[in-house]
Amino acid sequence: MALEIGIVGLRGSGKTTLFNALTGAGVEAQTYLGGAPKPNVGVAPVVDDRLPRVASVVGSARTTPAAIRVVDIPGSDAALMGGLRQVDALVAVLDAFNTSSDPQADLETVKLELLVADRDHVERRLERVSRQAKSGDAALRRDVAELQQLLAHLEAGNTLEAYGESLLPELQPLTTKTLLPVANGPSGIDCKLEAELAELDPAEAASFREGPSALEEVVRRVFDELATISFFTANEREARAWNLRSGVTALQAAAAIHTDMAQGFIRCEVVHWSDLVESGSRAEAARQGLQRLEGKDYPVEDGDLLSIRFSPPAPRGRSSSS
Ligand SMILES: Nc1nc2c(ncn2[C@@H]2O[C@H](COP(=O)(O)OP(=O)(O)OP(=O)(O)O)[C@@H](O)[C@H]2O)c(=O)[nH]1
Ligand SMILES: [Mg+2]
Repeated sequence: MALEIGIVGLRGSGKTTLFNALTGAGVEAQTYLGGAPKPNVGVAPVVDDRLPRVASVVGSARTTPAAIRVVDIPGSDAALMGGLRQVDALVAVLDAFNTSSDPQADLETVKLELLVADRDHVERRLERVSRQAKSGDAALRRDVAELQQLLAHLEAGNTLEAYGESLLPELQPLTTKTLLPVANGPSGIDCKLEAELAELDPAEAASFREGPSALEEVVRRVFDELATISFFTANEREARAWNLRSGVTALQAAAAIHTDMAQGFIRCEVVHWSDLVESGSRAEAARQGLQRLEGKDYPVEDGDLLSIRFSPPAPRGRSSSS
């Protein structure tokens, strides 16, 4: 359910460096030279200034920011890009640090590689479904016809976006995903510097920067592109931010936290974070009529603090209690 981004780019453009900068994982940046390739998977926290302010009003002992899963694949071979089909958006890292670099031309190459990966994917799927369709299954035969038409469209040099008809959902194409270019270098985002700063304590890292972290900007752009909103939950133990696509209901928000919460959903109390901070406490916000009781269809807004009331599931014996 967490938002997920994939990093693409030409070999040596700085994908793993960006991955390290985003996740603080400290994976060795090493140009991929064949062998057994495996993706790096990590989690990038989403910095949100509102969270500590909510935590301080509620008196939460700690804060847990929302997180984005980040997948970094070595090189840019079509075969390896399959690991990116489930992500919500792609970030294209472009070399802007070498003197001979040409980020604009590289972006076109990356787009072409994504297109080739999608074409290969459709072709492989067509081969497989064609074999299965020999059994005479009507639905499979329809899929074969559809894939043949799609492959012809791609082989004519067209993009998937330009394909008028709806795509088989299981195709998970790469070229229809949001693609955010990041120029890696002093003129754009200096990923190498950011990766080094990611290993420092945040306050110390900030003293090396002029303004806000350029990486926070990348995460913010992903958020905006995907029309993502954040909501908060907070008690004495923890204040936490969560991210969701906008247009979700209170019930869907509950499901993002825990399935038990969605299954036993009764209602939720909602107060906007700014109303909470201005009134100084939940009780005062409630007294001023700023806290509302909402049902499961309530459309969650960016910055809402939700307290979800739910009936916990019946205990299923000792093993399920913790
Ligand atoms: N000077 C400079 N060097 C960088 C920068 N970003 C990456 N590098 C260097 O470029 C080399 C390749 O960086 P990686 O992050 O491993 O590139 P990659 O895209 O993951 O490479 P592959 O996984 O092989 O495709 C490393 O030696 C990095 O230190 C940068 O912003 N400035
Ligand atoms: Mg790499």
